[in-house]
Order: sequence, then C-alpha cells, then structure tokens
Amino acid sequence: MSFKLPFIKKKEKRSKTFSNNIPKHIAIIMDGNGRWAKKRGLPRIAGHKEGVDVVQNTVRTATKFNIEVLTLFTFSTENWKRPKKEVEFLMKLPEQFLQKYLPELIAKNVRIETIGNVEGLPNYTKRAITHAKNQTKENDGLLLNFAINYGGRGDIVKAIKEIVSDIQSLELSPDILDEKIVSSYLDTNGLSDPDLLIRTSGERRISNFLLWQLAYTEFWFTDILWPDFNEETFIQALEDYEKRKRRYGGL
Ligand code: V0D
Repeated sequence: MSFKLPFIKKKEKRSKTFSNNIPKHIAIIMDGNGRWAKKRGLPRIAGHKEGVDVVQNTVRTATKFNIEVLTLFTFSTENWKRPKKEVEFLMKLPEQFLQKYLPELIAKNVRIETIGNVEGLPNYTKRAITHAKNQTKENDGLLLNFAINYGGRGDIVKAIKEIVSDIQSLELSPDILDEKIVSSYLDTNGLSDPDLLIRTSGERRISNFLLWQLAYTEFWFTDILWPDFNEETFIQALEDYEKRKRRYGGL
C-alpha cells in the first residue's frame, strides 16, 4: 500500500500544475537542426527535414494543453545569407509540411497565419501558405503563427515608416501615439505578446526574433537540439513557466 501514495501525490500535482498559469502565447526559436545532423554525419538539410515533423508534434502538444498562440521562427531575414542550396531546400519545407499535415491541422481546428514578408518568398512557397491560410481562416482553435522571412528590427522599421506616412496624411496624430498604437503597426497586430519564449540548442540570444513583443516575456533555454525536442521537453518548459509565475504571484 505504501508504495502507491507517492504515485498518487505526483499525479495530483501534475494536473494541478496544468490548471494554472498556462502560457497563452508561446514563441519558439527552433535551433540545432544543423548540429543534430552533423552529430550523425548527415548534411544540414537532413536536420531541417527532421525538424519539420517535430513542428507537428509540438503543435499536437500545444493543442492538447489549449495553448492559444504558437509563434515559430522558421526563417529569419538573415537566413538568406546561408548557402544557396540550403535556402532552396528550406523554401520547399512549408509546402512539404502542409502537404503532409494540413488535413490534421484542419481536423484539430488550427488556424494558420504568418508574420514576416511572405511577398519575398518563391511563388510555390507563397502559394502553399496562402492556400493553408484560406483553408483554416474560420478555425478558432490554436493559432499556428509561422514567422517566415521575419526580422524584429525590420518589423519595427516597417512600422515606423507606416506611422510616419499616416502622420503625414493626417490619419494619425503624434499626440496620441502610444505603445498600443505602435504595437498595432507590427506584424503581430491583434496578438497578445508572448508569455514564454523557448530556444533550443543551448544558444541564449534573441537573434532578431520578436523584439518589441518580448519586453515582458519569460525566456526558457534548453541544450536539447530541435530535432530532439518532444512532449516531455515542452512540458518541462511549461512546468518551469508555471513555477516562476507561482513565485512571482506570492510576492
Ligand atoms: C526548418 C525547424 C515548418 C526550423 C523546423 C521556410 C528550420 C523545420 C515550416 C512552415 C522549417 C513554414 C510556413 C508554413 C508551414 C510550415 C518551415 C521553414 C523551415 C523555412 F506555412 N517547418 N519549417 N519553414 N523547418
């Protein structure tokens, strides 16, 4: 009998953990695909390929825990500097991902959106993304937000240009300009700021991801490489987030 008690206790603790302080919006920098491949003597692109399936597993976990928004950094404006062959491979991944997983995403009531300059992507990439957005636009479950051809500074510069233009055309008065209005000019307009940022692969930088939007976000870093990221790792991040919130809440 006595051996049963710790098990029950642990189980109760877990369900309690997830009734409170679930982050609404989680942003992830999915790093370490190249390193994962190299460790296996494979080309970098083999790591990216593996990483695509991990995206879908992460979506499954996110829907399980009723996360509202998942913003995934898939391609930064700096990534164009990578070898041409690698960029070409990466640009085929959205289409491949959607071909494989769009039916499941629709069944799971997921809405697909993007931030970043989709216009600057190859036509076949654009087409696949536009199709997926159209097919899921009425869904009201998880918002799966792909940051693609995105850079935080670029987002801010674009916002500044539009703000200046709206001031010049008298659609906006500088007297009323505030943080809320600036936020509305960013690609993340309408989304709450991320509550939790996860970065895999041991790097501890923002790397020009969301800048303005991460002002109050909790950061969670792990040495685990993106292709090895799984539900257990995700739950670790969620539990850590919950613990931090509980500590602050006590003050
Ligand atoms: C490679 C790890 C899904 C990071 C994840 C454009 C690097 C797998 C998408 C995707 C990439 C993007 C938009 C969309 C649907 C899917 C993706 C890229 C890279 C580069 F609408 N994974 N993924 N896109 N990787």
